Amino acid sequence: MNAYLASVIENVKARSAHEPEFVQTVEEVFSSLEPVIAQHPEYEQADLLSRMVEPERTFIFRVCWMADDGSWHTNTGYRCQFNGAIGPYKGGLRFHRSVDLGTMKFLAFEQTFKNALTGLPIGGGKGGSDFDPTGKSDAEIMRFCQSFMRSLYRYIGPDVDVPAGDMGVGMREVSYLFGEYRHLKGVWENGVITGKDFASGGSRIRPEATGYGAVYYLQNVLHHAGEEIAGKRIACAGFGNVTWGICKKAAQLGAKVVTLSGPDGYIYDPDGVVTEEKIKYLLEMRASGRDRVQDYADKFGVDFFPGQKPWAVPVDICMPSAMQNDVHMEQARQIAASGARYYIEVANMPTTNEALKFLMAQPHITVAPSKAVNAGGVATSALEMAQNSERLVWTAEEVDAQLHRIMNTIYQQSVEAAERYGLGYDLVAGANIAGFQRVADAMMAQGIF
Ligand code: 2IT
Repeated sequence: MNAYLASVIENVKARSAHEPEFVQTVEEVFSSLEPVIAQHPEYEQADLLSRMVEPERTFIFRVCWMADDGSWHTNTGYRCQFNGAIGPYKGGLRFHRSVDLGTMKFLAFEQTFKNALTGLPIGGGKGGSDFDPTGKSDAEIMRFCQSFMRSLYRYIGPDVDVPAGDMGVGMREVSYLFGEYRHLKGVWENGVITGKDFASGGSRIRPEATGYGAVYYLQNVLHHAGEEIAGKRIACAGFGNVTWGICKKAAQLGAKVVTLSGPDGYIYDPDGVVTEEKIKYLLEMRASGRDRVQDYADKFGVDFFPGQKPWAVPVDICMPSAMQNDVHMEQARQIAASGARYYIEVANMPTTNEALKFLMAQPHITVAPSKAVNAGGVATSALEMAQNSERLVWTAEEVDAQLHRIMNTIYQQSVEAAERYGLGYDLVAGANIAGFQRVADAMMAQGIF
C-alpha cells in the first residue's frame, strides 16, 4: 500500500483503538484510495488525509429529563461536526442505547463522503444520544427532545449545521426538536432541521426517500446486468422507516420484500410485504415503541425465527437495512450460499470489512455500498432545506423526480470514478473515490487549517 496512506491508517488505529467502528470506516474508505493518492502527491504534501480523519469539532453535553413517574434521568448528548468544506454540516441524530463518541465519529465520517456523493452543498455531521426510546411514552419523548435541544441549539443553524433523524429519531422527534429550537430562538429560521412534519415545513417524500432512493439505485445496478426489478425477491433486515420505504417502492415496481428483522429475530413472509395493510403495519410497529418484529408474524400469520438473522433465506437481493455490523463473516457465508446475486447495503456500514471483502470476491454477487445506496435520504433533506429557504413547497412528484435523478447520478458517478482509476465495475471503490474527490478538492482549495 502507498506509504502515506498506510501511515495515516496506522495512526488512526493507534489513536482511536477505543473507537473500533471509526477505525473500521476509515480503513474501508481509505482502502479504495490507493490509485488516487498515487496520482496526487500534493495531498501528502498538505497532509490532507490526517486532516480528513479529525472532526472539525465535537460537542458533548448532558441531557436531563423527567420520566412520567416523576423520576429524573441523565443521558449524554453528542454532535460531531466532522467536515464542513462543501456546505453546512448535515446528518442525522441517533437515539439508541449503543451511541457513544466512536459511533458518532464513524457515522459523521461516512456522512461526509455520502453527502459529497449527492452533489449537493452539504458537509458531514452526526449527533445523538445514548437515550433508549424503547417503551417511552410520547410525553417522555417530548421532554427528552426538548431537553436535548436546549443544549444543542447554540451549536446549530441553517448555515452552520442542519440535523435530521436517524435510528430512534423520526418525524415526531424531529418536530419536537424543531419546536423547541423555535421556542428558544424566537425565529422559524429556514427550518434548521430536516425531516419535519409537512405542516411545519417538512418535505414531501422525505419519510420515503431513503428507501425509495435505495430502490432507484438498485434499478441502476439491475439494468447494468440486463435485469428488471419486477419479480425479484428481496431480503431486508430491520423494520424501520428505511425498510418501509423499500417495501413500498419494491411493491409498486412488482418486486417483493420477504423478510424483516428486529432485535428479537426475523419474519419470513413468502407472499411479500406488498399489500397496503402490511406496509402500513410497519409504521404501527415502529410507533408502538416495542421494537419487536414478532408482532408482524402474529398479525399476518407468517413464520417468526427468534434470535436469528434472515440471510439464509433464498432470495435474489439482500438489503441489510437495520444497523452497523449486522453482517459478519458467518452471515456473509450464508448470503454467498443462499443464491443471492445482489448485496445492496442500506444501513450505514452494515457489513464488517472482512465480510464486505468476502462478498465482493464472490463472482456471482454484485455489491453496492451504503454510502451511495442510502444517500437519497440526506439528498431529500437537502431538498427540504432548499424549499424552506426559498419559501416554497414542492409537490411529491417534483421531489420524487429530483430524488430519482440524484440517485441515477450517484450511481453513474460511482461507475465513472472506478473506471477512471482502472478499477473496472467497482461500485464500492467508485463511491469512496467520487465522494473523497469532491471533499478533497474543496479542502485543498480552502487552504490548510
Ligand atoms: O444516515 C443518514 O444519511 C441520515 N440519517 C439522514 C441524514 C439527513 O440529514 O437527512
